[in-house]
Order: sequence, then structure tokens, then C-alpha cells
Amino acid sequence: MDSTKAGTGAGFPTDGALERARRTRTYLEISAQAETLGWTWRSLRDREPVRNRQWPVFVGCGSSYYLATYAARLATRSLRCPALALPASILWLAPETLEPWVERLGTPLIVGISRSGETSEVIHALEIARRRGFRTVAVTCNPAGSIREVASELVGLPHVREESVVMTHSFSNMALALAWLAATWSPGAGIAEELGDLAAEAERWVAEGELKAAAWAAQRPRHFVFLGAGPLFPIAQEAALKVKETSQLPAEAYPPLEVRHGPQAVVSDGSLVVLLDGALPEEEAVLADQQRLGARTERLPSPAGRIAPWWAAHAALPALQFLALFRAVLEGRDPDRPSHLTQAVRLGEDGEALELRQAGSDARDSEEGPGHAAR
Ligand code: F1P
Repeated sequence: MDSTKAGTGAGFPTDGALERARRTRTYLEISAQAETLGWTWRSLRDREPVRNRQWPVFVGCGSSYYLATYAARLATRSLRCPALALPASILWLAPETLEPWVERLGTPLIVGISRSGETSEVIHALEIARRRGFRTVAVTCNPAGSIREVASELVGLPHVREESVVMTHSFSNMALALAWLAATWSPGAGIAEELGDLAAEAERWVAEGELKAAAWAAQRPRHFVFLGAGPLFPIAQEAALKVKETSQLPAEAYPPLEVRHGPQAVVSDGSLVVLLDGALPEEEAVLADQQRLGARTERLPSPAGRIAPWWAAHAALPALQFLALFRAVLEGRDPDRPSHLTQAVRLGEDGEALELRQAGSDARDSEEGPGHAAR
């Protein structure tokens, strides 16, 4: 471990856990966003914009559904453009959900988001949309995937390859691509120029994020609460999902002031409460209340002088992703092999998840189920 890295182990046990974490694929892929965000920005800047005059509906699953929500809130809040986010399964199984919106807002543009480009629910949702006569756009890290057959247009990020099961730098890069989409649909908003500067900051956020996350994880929280408002709420949800997927510890997400309306009933001295941005005094006051309940609290503010939510989101993502990784390793988990999860959820004719069915039979054959660190 080089000397500059030594400091990032503040409070970490000296049993080699930090070194184990740094040997995981997940660690390498979280760190990769220091470079890949710049590549993504340059590929977007130099490509034809996705022409659009319709109101957008964003669909995805899991982390990609949180990206859909981020994109819809970004469009609505920052660009005054009405937008909707749905789990892809809803558009697939209950397409009538859209009708009242279509009657009021007219024909939508359907944006399918999928790292793998193979998630069955997203493919089915885009098929349904095309049968309804809607134009479809895919945002994916695998433009050669099945999703290309159901998309009129692709925003592909083939340089963002990810082998780990849980999404990390793919999430950050697709979030940048979605902000770019919103920027091209509202050129007057001045977002596009900011996104170039944002990508240039990524290396610093990765370095700072690792340092913070190692210190926070070393306190071994047993329960996590992530708080974010507006477009940062889905980022908080993604942070909670990362912790759940990698360490199987309880983690939840809320808009900041919502935590007082019930969820704080389970806050204790084993809780870590993290506030994203939190520029409002009323949001800071929530952290003070959680401290009174015994929780440790931390804040990930937007970079100085930057009030746009996409700055706060990208500045926070590396720290949130490293936090899940380091806490998982301290829990004795292998973040590269999360329990019960697969890189993509492909469904059989009977609706059952194919890989899970296969993983289940493999697990019955092996001594240990998935998710346990190699001995
Ligand atoms: C979506 C997803 C991931 C999750 C897991 C299973 O994949 O739900 O968010 O972490 O890997 O797949 P995709 O549609 O974005 O490829």
C-alpha cells in the first residue's frame, strides 16, 4: 500500500481488511469513475443530441430505477419539464398507468435505463411502449445488448464495463448521461457546460470519498439512514441499496425531514445517518435530532459554490459506494459476490428469474451459499 493510501485506513483494523477491500473488483470499479466520467463526458459532448419535444418517462430496475427517478426529478426540478419515472415492471405489466398522463401531456418519449441491456423487465417495457407507438431511447453500458432491438435510439457507454454484480461506476456514468440528456432537452438551462467541469472533479471526489468512507465504515455501523431531497432522494435510495446488497445490513433512505415521521423509531447508537447536500438549516436540524437519539451523523455537502443537484450527486457517489464496500468487508462479506444477486435479472417464460434458479441449484451443491468471503 503506497504511503498516500496509508491515511485512508483511519480507524480501520490492521488485520488486512483494507487491503482485502482494495483487491476486490468492486473497489477497482468504484475507483474507475475518476477516469470514466471524463470519457463519458467527451463521448456525449461529441455526439448528436437525442432530439426530443415530448415529455419523458424514464424506466429501469433496481439501481437503474433509482437512475430513472433521478433523471425524472432532474428534468422536472431543474428544467421545468414534466417527467415521470416508473419501475420497468409497471410499464410492462400495467401500461394503463400511463394513460391519464398521456391524455393530459400527449405522447411521451420512453427512456429505458439498463447497465446490462439485458434486464427482461426493461426489454418488455420498451416492447410495450413501441407497440403503443411511443418512441424509445435506451441508456446502457452494453449497446450491443438485447435492448438495442427495442430502442429507436441508443445512448451507449461501452467504455463503462463492469464485472461486479452491484452497480458502481456504471451508476455514476449513466447518471451523467441522463443529466446530459436533460441538458440537451433544455439548452437554455446551462447544464451542459457545467457537466464538463463536473467530470474534471471526479478524481478528487474518488480520493476524498475513499478517505471518508474508510473512517465511517471503521466505526462498524449496524444500521444506515441516507437522507436526500429532490433529485438526491434516489441517490440516497441507491446508497441504501448498495449497503443492503453488499453487507446485508439494514439501510433505508428518506427525504430529510421525513425521518422524524416514524423511521427514527429504529435509530440508535448503532446507526449512521448521512445527509446528502443538506444546504437548508431545516435539513441540518434533522442531523442534530438524530444525534440526540444516539446516531452518528455525517454530511456530504455539494461542492462549494455549486447548488445544482447533479454536482451534489456526483460528489457524494464515490463516498457512498466505498462506504458500502468497506462495511461489507468488515462484515466478512465478499462485495464481488453479493448474496442472491446476479448482474442482470433475466426472466423465463414462467416469470421466474433464470440465473437465480441456477444460482439456487449451484448453492445447494456447494458447501456455502453465495455472499460469504472466500476463506
Ligand atoms: C439492474 C439490476 C441492478 C442490480 C443487480 C440486478 O440491472 O437490478 O440494479 O444491482 O445487478 O440488476 P440493469 O438493468 O441496470 O442491467
